[in-house]
Amino acid sequence: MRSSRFLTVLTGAGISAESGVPTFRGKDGLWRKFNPQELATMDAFMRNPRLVWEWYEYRRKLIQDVQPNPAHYAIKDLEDGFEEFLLVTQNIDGLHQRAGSRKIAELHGNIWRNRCLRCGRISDHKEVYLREIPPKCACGGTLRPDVVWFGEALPQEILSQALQAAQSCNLLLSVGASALVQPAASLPLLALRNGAFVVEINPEPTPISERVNESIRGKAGDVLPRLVKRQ
Ligand code: BV8
Ligand code: ZN
Repeated sequence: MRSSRFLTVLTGAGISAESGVPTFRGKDGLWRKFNPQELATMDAFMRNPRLVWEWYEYRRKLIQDVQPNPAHYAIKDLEDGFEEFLLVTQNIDGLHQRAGSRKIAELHGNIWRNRCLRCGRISDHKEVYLREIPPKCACGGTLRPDVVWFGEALPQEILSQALQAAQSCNLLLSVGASALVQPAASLPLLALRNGAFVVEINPEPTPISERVNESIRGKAGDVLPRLVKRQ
């Protein structure tokens, strides 16, 4: 940490677990009640927009009542400690922004934004009152959550920003990511190939645990604040 010029941090659902946001694969995870692989897709939305919208409304209600946890704040504290820094998150909950992170690339969009299927206009969730589901845009088009669904390409400029950061950083921390969802899961391996020192923080082993330089078996909320203090 002390000798690195360029730090990249990759986060997954695990960093929001201690805030009370269910992860995808955890025991109380979203996968238990629904199958996100079925719901977080365009054809689920075309087939049953009401069900998909109700799922996102359910998740928004969960998320709006929780707070960022010490792990989110620790990452915000790291942001100004390096010449170059980028936070790449797979999460759509907006908790990093609420903790004050600014240099952030949201690979999978943000649950607090909507996008019009017809005119592409982006609107803030607060602007939309769900008097009807699915909600309509001023142009009459149907609104969808502005998130990346399975089978959809990630926003090009954000993905290249993340790839660039993985290829140029000296140190990459992968925190609370199951390393199963592509292309996010390839970023730590890309950093390894570029000669970066890669550290994983996760209470469970993942498919990359054997390949990274250090795999710390611990909770993000415990480990990150201690790392920052010793930095
Ligand atoms: C694409 C937004 C191509 C929506 C999300 C085989 C078959 C079918 C598809 C594929 C396949 N192989 C690859 C694919 C593609 C697919 C994919 O990777 N599927 C996987 C499941 C196999 N990927 C895609 O479809 C991507 N797009 O490939 O497009 C393309 C290219 C060009 C043109 C057209 C198309 C899009 C993927 C994005 C999907 N959207 N989210 C929404 O949220 O509703 S993904 C969603 O799941 C999350 O964003 C997140 O990324 C992912 C969940 O993963 P994690 O974040 O890691 O969370 P998880 O619960 O899994 O794990 C939590 C971890 O935290 C665990 O390891 C746990 O141990 C740990 N943890 C728990 N507590 C703590 C903790 N860690 C630290 N501290 C704690 N306290
Ligand atoms: Zn519109």
